[in-house]
Amino acid sequence: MKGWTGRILRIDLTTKSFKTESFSEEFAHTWIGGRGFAAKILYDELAPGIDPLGPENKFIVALGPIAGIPAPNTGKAVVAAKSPSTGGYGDGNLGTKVAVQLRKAGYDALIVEGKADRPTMLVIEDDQVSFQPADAVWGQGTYETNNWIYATHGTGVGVLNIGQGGENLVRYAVVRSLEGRAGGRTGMGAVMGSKLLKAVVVRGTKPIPLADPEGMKEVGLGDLAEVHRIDKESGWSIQSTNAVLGWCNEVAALPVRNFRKTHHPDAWRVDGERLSDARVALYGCPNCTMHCGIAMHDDEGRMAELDYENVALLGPNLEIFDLAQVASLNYLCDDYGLDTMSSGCTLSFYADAIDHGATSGDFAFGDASGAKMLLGMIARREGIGDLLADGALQAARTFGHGSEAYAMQVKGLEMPAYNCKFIPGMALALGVSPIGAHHKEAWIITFELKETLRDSYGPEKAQKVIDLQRIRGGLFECMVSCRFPWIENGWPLEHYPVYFNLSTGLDWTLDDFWTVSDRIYALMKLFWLREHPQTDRTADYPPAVWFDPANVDTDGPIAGRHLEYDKYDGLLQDYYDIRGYDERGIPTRDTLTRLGLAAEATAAAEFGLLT
Ligand code: PTT
Ligand code: SF4
Repeated sequence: MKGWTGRILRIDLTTKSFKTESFSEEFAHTWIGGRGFAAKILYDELAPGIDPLGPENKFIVALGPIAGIPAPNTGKAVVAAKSPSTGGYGDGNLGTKVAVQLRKAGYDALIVEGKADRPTMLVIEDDQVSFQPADAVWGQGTYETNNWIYATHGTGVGVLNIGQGGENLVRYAVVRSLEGRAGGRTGMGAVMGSKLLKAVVVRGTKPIPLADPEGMKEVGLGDLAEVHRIDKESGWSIQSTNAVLGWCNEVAALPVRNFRKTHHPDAWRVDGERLSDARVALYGCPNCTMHCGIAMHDDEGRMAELDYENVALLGPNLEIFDLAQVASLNYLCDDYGLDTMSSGCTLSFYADAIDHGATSGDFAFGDASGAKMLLGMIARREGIGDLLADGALQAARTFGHGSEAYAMQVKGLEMPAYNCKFIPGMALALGVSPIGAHHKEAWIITFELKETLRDSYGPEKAQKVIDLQRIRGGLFECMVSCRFPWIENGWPLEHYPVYFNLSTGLDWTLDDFWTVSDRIYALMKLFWLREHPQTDRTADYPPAVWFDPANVDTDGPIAGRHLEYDKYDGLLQDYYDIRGYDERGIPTRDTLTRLGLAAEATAAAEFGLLT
């Protein structure tokens, strides 16, 4: 088999043992890699109802047939497990040298099972695996841990590690890697922490098996140079993701004050231009020629890497408009290993709940030092931090008084920074995202606001959500590579089957990827349903506050407007109809059979999911 190493490394932390398993060509062609491999393995191997923070959960790092090879932006890895924040399938995608090193070590995926008896660092060097004590850095943040690993293993290794957030099982703890990246906002850091797995260190020295290494080198290196040229010409990396902040403010899509408002006159103070002016360094993932991680000094002189989601949710959403303070909150999230997005939404929910009398406390919007203190309390699970560590929905259930309506989350996962008070298609994209509220699946907002009528709930929006899910949540998450060359600099999608075919020797077209993508979405949905058998279509609804006439903007482009329940429900039905799901949002038996999931359909029927 070419393109895939054909090997998975399975680790048991309880017994400190490991084995290498091979997988078939059929498995590779059916699931491609990355999210496809992870979803299939977790669906098959996890018994329904297990505790995501118990030793039965499995932590997976999965790569794909173009991960790590010399082609545009292939230094990415998928981390996955049953999610502690949603209880469904969870994953994240992070830039890391592990993508390159694990493939060179001869593996397409790593499965970590069980639980260590003490803080452990897993070290993988080609065929050698060792379980090393990590007591020296247990209790330390991710920067110190990274540096300690560098000092002991050299700077060439790939590293995944967690901070205090993961150790203390914060349900939105992330996995961090060198180069300032973070991933797995569905709580993958907490899953590592629950296994006492402080870090994974990987070094590989073998060639990645490619069908046409010479062709790949020629095409891949040429395209890396071309992507670099296009990026320089477009200037996208100058402000990178934060370029979108000013636009979101303009079109009334910015989260301000726990999503209560959609724009703010001070938003310019934290926009892309200000970030670009403050820039002191630029971070990039491996194999990338359009580095987008803009780093600046925070108010204490520490270097923090900021992206749009981080800035919007830790800034305007908390009514903090001082970029150095926002950078500080971002730095703390990175060091504690907390997801910036869920942290921002959970803190804004807390301020809103106090504001509305649902609970008492001395935190308020605009209070940057209070936010810093609370992040530390969350990471250590101290005081109110213990409750906030379980996320906005859990906190709302505890506070009561109707506060669940303004806990900004879907399926338990907090929102990305798009205020969809009156953006029906993007609200649908977040509602039907299989891992909870995440923009990675279908970022329809620009299509919706630039190319269609904002008011429309027409089926073209449901179709566009599916088209984008196929590309973003399917193609890029399985291959595995960064989607930014395509989304930000217009790098044509047609390049990706070329890389895939040079890597594997196959002759696939984009249509082949759409089928695999639909299969994976159906499986992620089955995973969710198996864990939440009482679920109904309201699980695919965004927060109630977006439908609330009492919560409308009083000025700006969408003054007086809000989402409408019956129209949203119609759009949701269009989505189900196109996907071949029934009125409860369950893939029908015909759909599952068409996607090659007949066995899963039979099992789901036995489980009482299918009628
Ligand atoms: C992603 C989510 C995002 S999405 C951001 S900013 W973004 C936040 N970044 C965080 C951070 O930083 N520190 C921290 N402690 N928590 C953070 N949480 C948030 O995590 C990221 C880039 C970005 S920047 C995006 S959109 C794209 N995402 C991709 C994706 O999902 N798939 C893919 N094939 N390519 C992608 N390219 C882009 O990568 P999660 P990263 Mg992260 C500091 O993983 O869980 O999916 O959440 O991935 O390596 O950091 O790169 O405006
Ligand atoms: Fe990483 Fe940004 Fe490059 Fe994508 S564009 S690979 S996120 S540095």
